[in-house]
Amino acid sequence: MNLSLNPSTDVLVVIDVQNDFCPQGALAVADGDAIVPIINTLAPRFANKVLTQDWHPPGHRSFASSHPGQPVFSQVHMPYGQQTLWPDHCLQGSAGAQFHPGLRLDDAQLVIRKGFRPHIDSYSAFFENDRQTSTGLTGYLRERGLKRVFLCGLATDFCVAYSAIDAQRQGFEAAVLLPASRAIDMQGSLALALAQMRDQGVTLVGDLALLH
Ligand code: VGL
Ligand code: ZN
Repeated sequence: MNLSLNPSTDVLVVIDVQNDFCPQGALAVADGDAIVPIINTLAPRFANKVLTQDWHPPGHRSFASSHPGQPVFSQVHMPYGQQTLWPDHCLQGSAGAQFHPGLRLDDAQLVIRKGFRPHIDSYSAFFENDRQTSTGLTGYLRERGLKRVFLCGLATDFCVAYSAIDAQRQGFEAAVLLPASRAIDMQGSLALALAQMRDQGVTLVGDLALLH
């Protein structure tokens, strides 16, 4: 991908930079808050900005607490496929679900909330984990004439990767800004996600100075 920015057709999509994914949070990503100043520096270069917010009801099926006897981070079979069981996190309206207070993105135009259906998890900003239930983001981006999606946030190997792969599948050009993202990285999940993104044609940007 040519990395010269086009303000009219590029959009920055900031994934799940919420307190629960930052140190001290319920599902803390190592160094998760380190991306906040990086995103704040990056954001003014984009005219179009969208945020996502993981937004679960109590008792969500992706929570280990909803599966008695199943440990946190184990896998279960759900009607739509394998599901990792997480600690309770990003409860609707909770402090943990709020965006990191240092994030300077008041000018973002859209917040997509995801994971609000009790029986299905949603990593991607575009589709829930059944790969069919839409969040509406494709329609929004198309109607606004946005063509290239630059993604960053938490976590690189789950919500950022799923979103980037779906963006590419939906006909957008997707690039992941790695220095502005951090991974959970359990059992090789980061290496796998990077390989899958490459296979799907996602551009992996390792140096933000390449954007101009
Ligand atoms: C995420 C696990 C569960 C993420 C959200 O934002 O990557 N991961 N819910
Ligand atoms: Zn979640």
